[in-house]
Amino acid sequence: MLAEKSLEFELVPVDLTLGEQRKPEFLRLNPFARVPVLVDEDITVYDSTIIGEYLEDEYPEPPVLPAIGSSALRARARLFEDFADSSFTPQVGQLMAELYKGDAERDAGRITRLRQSIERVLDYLNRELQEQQYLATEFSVADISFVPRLVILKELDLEVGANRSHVDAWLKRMLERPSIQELDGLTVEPRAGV
Ligand SMILES: N[C@@H](CCC(=O)N[C@@H](CS)C(=O)NCC(=O)O)C(=O)O
Repeated sequence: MLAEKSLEFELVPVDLTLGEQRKPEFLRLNPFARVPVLVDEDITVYDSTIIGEYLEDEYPEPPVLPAIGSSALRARARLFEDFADSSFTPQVGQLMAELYKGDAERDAGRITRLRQSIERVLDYLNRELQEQQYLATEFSVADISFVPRLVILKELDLEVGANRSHVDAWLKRMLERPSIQELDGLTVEPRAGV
């Protein structure tokens, strides 16, 4: 979202495996000990949804929500963003963490369940994208919220586009966006707890 709005930013990695999120200097930014946190001069905001809303309020151009007045579409974009937060992003993170473990510690049943859960979300997105190019008709926070985890699924042996032609076409459109190409430089190695 920062790149979409052409905002300059510095990425400060927080190593969750080392518990850096529980250090006093981090807890001063977010008392709930979670990433992401946005520091914008003297304003500190945490939680990806709230950060997104802050950015849209503070830097409205270009917008990442349908226009004011299109209440139903705005609600739809927000619903998808919330759905990604509850039913997609954590599951992909948990799968990464499980796969990172050594053979002896790995829980094969959990891996299967997480894969199935992710596949179900991808099938749902495919149905929703049948008649539109973007999840809330035009490009919005709905699409943005899925991309960071979607682009790493290949590394986890999950074929996003196989038998999902609408997701496949949508992902190709996403990957053409300069903002998403910039994510390449921000990719970190999958690790436990990330
Ligand atoms: N709803 C929050 C979830 C944030 C969250 O769960 N972050 C995880 C990493 S993806 C975290 O910081 N976990 C710290 C920990 O497990 O100690 C958001 O969207 O920002």
